Amino acid sequence: MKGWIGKLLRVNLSERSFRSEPYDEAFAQKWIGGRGMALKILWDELKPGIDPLGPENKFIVALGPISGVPAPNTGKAVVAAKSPLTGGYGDGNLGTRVTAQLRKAGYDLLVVEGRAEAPTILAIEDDRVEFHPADSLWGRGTYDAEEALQRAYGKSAGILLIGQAGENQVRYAVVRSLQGRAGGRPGMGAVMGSKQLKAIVVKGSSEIPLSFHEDYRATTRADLKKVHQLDRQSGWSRQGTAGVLAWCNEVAALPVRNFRKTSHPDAWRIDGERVDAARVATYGCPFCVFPCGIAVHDREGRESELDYENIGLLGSNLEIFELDQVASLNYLCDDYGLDTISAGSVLAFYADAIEHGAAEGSFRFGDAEAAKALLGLIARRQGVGNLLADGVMRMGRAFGKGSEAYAMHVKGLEISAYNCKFIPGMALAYGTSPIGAHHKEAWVITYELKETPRDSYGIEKARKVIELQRIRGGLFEFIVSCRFPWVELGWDLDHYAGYFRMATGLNWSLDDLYRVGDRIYALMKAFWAREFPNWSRKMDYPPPAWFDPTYADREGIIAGKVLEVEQYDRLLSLYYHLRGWDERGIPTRRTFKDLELGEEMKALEPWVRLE
Ligand code: PTT
Ligand code: SF4
Repeated sequence: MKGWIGKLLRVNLSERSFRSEPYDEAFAQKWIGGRGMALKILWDELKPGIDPLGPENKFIVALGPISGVPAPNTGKAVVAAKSPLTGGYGDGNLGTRVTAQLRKAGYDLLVVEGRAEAPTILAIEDDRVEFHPADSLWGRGTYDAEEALQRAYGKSAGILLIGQAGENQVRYAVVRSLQGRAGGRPGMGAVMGSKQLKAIVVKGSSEIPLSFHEDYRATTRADLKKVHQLDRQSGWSRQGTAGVLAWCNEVAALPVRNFRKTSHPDAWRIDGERVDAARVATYGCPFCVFPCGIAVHDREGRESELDYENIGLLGSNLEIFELDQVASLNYLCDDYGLDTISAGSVLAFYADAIEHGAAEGSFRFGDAEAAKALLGLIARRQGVGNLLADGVMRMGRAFGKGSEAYAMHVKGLEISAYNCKFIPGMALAYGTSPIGAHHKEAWVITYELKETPRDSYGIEKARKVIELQRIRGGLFEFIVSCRFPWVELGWDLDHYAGYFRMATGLNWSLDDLYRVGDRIYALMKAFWAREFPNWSRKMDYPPPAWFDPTYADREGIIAGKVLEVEQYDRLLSLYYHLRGWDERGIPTRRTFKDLELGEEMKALEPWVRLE
């Protein structure tokens, strides 16, 4: 089997046991890697209805055929589990040395089961697995703890770890690596915490045991040079993801004041130009040819890596327009291991609920110092932080008084930094994202605003959402490689089909690969339907505030405009139809069969009536 090592490492923390398990070519070709393999394992092995924070949940690190081997930006890993935030399938994608080290150690995947009796470091070195006490690290932030781990295990070791937020099972705790990368928005860090797993350390000493086609190394080496030479002086390459902020402000898509507004006159103070000017260092993931992580100094003088999402949610959405204060909030999220998007949304929702009489407290928009203190309470689940640690969906239920309408989430996952109260296609992308509201699956907004009428709910928008989901949520998540060379530098997708062919020896086209993406999307939907037997299409709706004229902008280019509910519903039906899903948004029998998911369909039948 070329392209795959063909082995996964299964570790049980309760029993302190481990074993290497082979998997066959049929499994590899059907699910490819990353999200595909992780999903299939969770589908097969998790009993429906289990507590995501109980020992029955499994935490998976999954790699793909080209991850960890030299090719443009292949130092990424997927982390996956049943989500404690949404109750559905959850995953994320982060840059880490674990990718190459795990493959050098001889595995494509790591599956962690059970729950350790005491805080633990899982140390993997080639075929050795050890369980080391983590008492001295428990309670420490990710910067400090990762430094200590590097001292103990060496600079080249691959490390995934959690901060206090993961330890205390904050439902939107992330996994961290390389002191700058973060992944697993739907609470993958909380799943590690629930297992008392502070860190995973991986070291492999051999060459990655793969037999690639002879052209592979020559081609990828040449491509690494070519990508390096592409123009990176354009705004987005120079300013990192922060380059998009000024545009969002201009087109009325910025989250401001818990998404109540879509632009702000002070937004320029935290835009990409300002971030680039304040840059003190640039960081990136392993094998990256154009590192995008721009670090600036925060108010306390610490280095903090700023991306657009972090600035949008911790800055404009909280009406904080001092870049160094936004950087401080970002630093704290990174150190505690909180997802910046959810944390920013939680704080904004709290301020909004207080202002509208649904919650008690003194927190106000614009108060950076109070926001810093609240992040500490959330990470430790102290005082009001205990409720805030559960995310906006549960906060809305607790506050009541109509506040659920402006709790900004889809399926429980907080919305990232595109304010779509009048952007139907991007709202559909959030609604149908298979892990809850995440822009990573279909970033359709630039196409929509540049190439279509903003107020159209035409089929071309549903088509584009699916096209992008196939590439971003499909291809890049199962071959497991950073999508930025394609997104930011226009590195053609055919290159990836070529890498896949040379790595695996399978003569597949991009369309063949997209079909795998469709299969994964169908099974992710089945996962949700099995967990929520009363599943309804309303779960694929954005929050009520985006349909309610009382939440419309009062001024600016979209004054008075919001989404129209009947039109959105029609667009959703078009999307379902194109995907071969029924009117509830569940794949039909025919679709299951076409995608070779007959076995999975049978497993779903006792839970949900299928059409
Ligand atoms: C991702 C989400 C994003 S998406 C951002 S900024 W982005 C936020 N980053 C956070 C952070 O930082 N610290 C923190 N405590 N919380 C954070 N939450 C937010 O998490 C990231 C880059 C980025 S930066 C993006 S878009 C691309 N994402 C990719 C993806 O999803 N798949 C893929 N194949 N390639 C990608 N390349 C880009 O990677 P989640 P990273 Mg992240 C500090 O994981 O759960 O998907 O959430 O991994 O290595 O840091 O790189 O404007
Ligand atoms: Fe990591 Fe950014 Fe490089 Fe992608 S472009 S590999 S996210 S540093």
